[in-house]
Amino acid sequence: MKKRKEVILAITTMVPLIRSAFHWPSNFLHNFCKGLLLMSTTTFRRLAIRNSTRRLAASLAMIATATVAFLCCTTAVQAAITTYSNEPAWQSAVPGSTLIHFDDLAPATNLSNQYPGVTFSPVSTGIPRTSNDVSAHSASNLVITYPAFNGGGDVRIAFDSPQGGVAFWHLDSEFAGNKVTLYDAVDQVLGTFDLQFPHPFEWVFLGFTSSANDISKVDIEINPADFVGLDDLQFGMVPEPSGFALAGLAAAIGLWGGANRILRQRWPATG
Ligand SMILES: [Ca+2]
Ligand SMILES: [Ca+2]
Repeated sequence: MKKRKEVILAITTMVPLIRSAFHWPSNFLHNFCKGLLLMSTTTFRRLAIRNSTRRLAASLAMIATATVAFLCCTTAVQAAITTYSNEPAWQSAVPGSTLIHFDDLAPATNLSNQYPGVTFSPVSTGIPRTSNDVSAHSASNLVITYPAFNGGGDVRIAFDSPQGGVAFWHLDSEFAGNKVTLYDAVDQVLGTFDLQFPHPFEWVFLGFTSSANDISKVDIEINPADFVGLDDLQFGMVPEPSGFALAGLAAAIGLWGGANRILRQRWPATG
């Protein structure tokens, strides 16, 4: 009976751990510490049956250790969206990013899947297309939502695989209501942001990073009263795991392992 319980415990701990390894590091570290907590709680229940105050105290200390490690790791790797208004700062956070400048396509090309790894589409209105009708940020082409210059429209940028960072330049954001929404792979909103305004006729940089490398889709919706152009889309992965997350994981393993060893040496399981 005891062995069967241990097998069930091992499976319930390992399954989410293996599944979450595909979404390293946030879910993995989160579930790893959850596993420690689960095992500590099971030890506590086992010892509680034996009604030993000292054992219970030691086991409670172990649960507290695992809880602290869990909270530390969760905090360390929790998905956090950071915004950037400075291109070099964003690029240093997302080294080796991909740049799409749109200048290799003919003007007035409707955008869809011309570039590897990314698909462009409307969110609900307008058609994202290249244009050389106004000054681009790089070379001759920028992206507009067609029909141009009437204001409004929107652009959806969907990535084949989740990204850690995405950035672009935007032109002529004059009014409130130009909104960017970031989504993860299951369409959960990671954050919403307004384009800076008023910047008539100006190109402005806007970048985002997600510490969990989970940006799968970006919707850019334009105020119907405003024309906004886009150029120089950039995206890539944020290096991970961070030193803080790794330190948190090492501390979690060390603290929990130490507490567990002391507990087993002093009060070995007998049945
Ligand atoms: Ca360009
Ligand atoms: Ca405008």
